[in-house]
Amino acid sequence: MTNSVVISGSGLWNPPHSISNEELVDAYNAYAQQFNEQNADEIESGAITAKPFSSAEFIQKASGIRSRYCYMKDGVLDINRMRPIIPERSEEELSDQAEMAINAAKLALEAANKTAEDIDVVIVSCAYTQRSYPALAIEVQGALGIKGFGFDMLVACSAATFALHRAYEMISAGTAKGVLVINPELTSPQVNYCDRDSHFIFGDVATAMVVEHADTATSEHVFDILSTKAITQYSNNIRSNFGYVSRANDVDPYGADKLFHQEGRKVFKEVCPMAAEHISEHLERHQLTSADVKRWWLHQANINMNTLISKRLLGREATAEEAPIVLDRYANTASAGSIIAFNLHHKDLQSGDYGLLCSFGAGYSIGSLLVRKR
Ligand code: CO8
Repeated sequence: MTNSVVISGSGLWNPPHSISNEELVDAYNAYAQQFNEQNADEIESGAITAKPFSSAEFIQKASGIRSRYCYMKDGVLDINRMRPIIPERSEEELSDQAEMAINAAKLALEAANKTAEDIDVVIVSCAYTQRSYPALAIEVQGALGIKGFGFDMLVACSAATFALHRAYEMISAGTAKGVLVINPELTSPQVNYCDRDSHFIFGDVATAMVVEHADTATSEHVFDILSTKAITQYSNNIRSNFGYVSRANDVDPYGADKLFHQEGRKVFKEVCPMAAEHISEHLERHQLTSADVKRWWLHQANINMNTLISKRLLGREATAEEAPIVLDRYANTASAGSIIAFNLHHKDLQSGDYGLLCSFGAGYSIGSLLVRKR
């Protein structure tokens, strides 16, 4: 047996609905106008601030996003609701996120030429899980008929890469034979669609990957994981205070601070240099430079962030082939972004080509994997 750990398949599941910038902005602006009319006196007296208007052109220029997938579109564009309608399911039914996870997992298993019998660990890793227990991973494991164990992991935007790191370690250590890493990113319930600065950022999606030993891999596109690297540094600049303690805090459990909020400019300024430095150090470990990397599957939060990071790494802008962007259609999908980029842009790589997967975001957290096509 060699000691090689590989990614042997990936899956990408798109929700059935999408919302364009224009649709989103029309709804937000109608909501803002109604809010300003209804609160005209308080706005006039300075007691509350008027809602500013949004613009589709700003969104595309500032973020690269044109549209986003949405698990449920109903409710998001209703100016008297401004959040999706997701009917509660009974405890006997599959939960929403488990269903999203299973859709992506089946595609990853098929791509990897695997069945449930080849897998003995399921990790569901994403920015939010819809409940604390039982773990979504165990629900997914049961539904797919997988023997072994499963657990959930939360690392915001780095949930997918950090879970792949754990999979790599388990296969290396011989404590697992096949690991399914799944990222059901159901972000829309946490988006504040009433906030002009963040209403456009996120989309829903599910991704999955199969990690196994090279000796058992039989699929067409197999990538050796050469190494992993992770770093975290505490920051309040991207935050959600939603949690089970709110009930005891006697505060509104759905207040604005309980939803996603950020200091976008600070994040931009602080995370870009951190990510570029992290990636350079990762490559140096292998005596490689950025010029040796054929494909960059970077985190997808903002096109200008990716441009800046690739400029720092390459000394020039990366081409769309070198560092594919999926933000235009998917928006920011929390941890799934770099996995979507991998899923859609890996089959053309040749044997021996290097690729780098990297996430960066809340925490702050940065996670990377250096891979080489077999
Ligand atoms: N329409 C029109 N104008 C706008 C809008 C809008 N929608 N939004 C802002 N403006 C205005 C601002 O008010 C500002 O006006 P002024 O100059 O008069 O003050 C002007 O446009 C410029 O505003 P910004 O400086 O904020 O604009 P930027 O060019 O910096 O772009 C971004 C804003 C897009 C938010 C940008 O700063 C950015 O992307 N930063 C990085 C953010 C990032 O990567 N965040 C990661 C978050 S994701 C993550 O970590 C995972 C969390 C877990 C998932 C959560 C799921 C819900």
